[in-house]
Amino acid sequence: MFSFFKKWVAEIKGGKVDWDEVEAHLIQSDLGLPLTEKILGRLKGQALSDQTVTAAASQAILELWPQPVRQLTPAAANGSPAVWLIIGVNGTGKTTSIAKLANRYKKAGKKVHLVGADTFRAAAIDQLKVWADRLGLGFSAGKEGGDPAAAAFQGLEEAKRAGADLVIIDTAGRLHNKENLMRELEKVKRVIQKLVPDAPHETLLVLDGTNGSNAFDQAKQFHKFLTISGIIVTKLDTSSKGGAVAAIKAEEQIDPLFVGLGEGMDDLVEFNPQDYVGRFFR
Ligand SMILES: Nc1nc2c(ncn2[C@@H]2O[C@H](COP(=O)(O)OP(=O)(O)OP(=O)(O)O)[C@@H](O)[C@H]2O)c(=O)[nH]1
Ligand SMILES: [Mg+2]
Repeated sequence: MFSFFKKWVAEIKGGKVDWDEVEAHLIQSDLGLPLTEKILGRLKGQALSDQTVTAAASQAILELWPQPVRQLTPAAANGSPAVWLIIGVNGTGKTTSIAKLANRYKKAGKKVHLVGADTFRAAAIDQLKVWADRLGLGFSAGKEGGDPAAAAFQGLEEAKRAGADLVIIDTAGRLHNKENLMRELEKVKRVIQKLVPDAPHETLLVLDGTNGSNAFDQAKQFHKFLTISGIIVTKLDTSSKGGAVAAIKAEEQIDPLFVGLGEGMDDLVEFNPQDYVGRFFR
């Protein structure tokens, strides 16, 4: 494979760093201009050669995560289940990621209940139900065309009654620049707080790693309305570098928590900064 590193080395004359090439690579990895410039500014202040620039660039990105990323708590507290709200634009992998999370925490012995509040399409509710049945989970859902906030409320009520540890609420994909749809999510949040006042305990934004720098705009907009507590970045089993995640961390201080690496139930791993950064220079 014609890796970036080989190409980089090949284009460098006499051990000197080709800064245009470095910049182009960082931009193409979706790190965005502000973070790319910050990294370049830092690297240019060091005595680097073509031999050392990759390691220095990796280190600069890694330093966005001085601490290991936090672990989620999939467990009930004060007599109420943990409630996680899953949001994002259309087709990013929300429903699939919910199934993967449910699979993960069920294996850890938790009682997981899925709530379909994607009332926009009947097929969306069916898709979630298939996963719930396959994994043997509690399941509740609204009706097509119904109010997503009401669906979330009823689902959470049922989950509480069933003694769930963890309730994961699926929502319809929506464009981040549609204010009415953002307000709809705010309503879901308000309504579930009537049942569990400190819910949602996690508001997880699902980003498609192949969406490029648009993922950065998505994060900014969703965060403005809902205060995102973490990101799941999907489809990093593709050639995408998913650099938007680093840009989001740098500018919005939101951490990626999980990475989707395929369509199967076990294709979800905890975000690992070293692995993530390793992708940039493969
Ligand atoms: N390769 C790959 N495909 C994925 C991953 N996660 C999800 N997908 C696929 O992406 C497509 C969309 O996934 P969904 O989970 O339906 O996405 P969604 O965000 O719920 O979509 P809407 O509800 O329509 O907004 C499906 O074909 C999934 O199998 C991943 O990590 N890697
Ligand atoms: Mg879905």
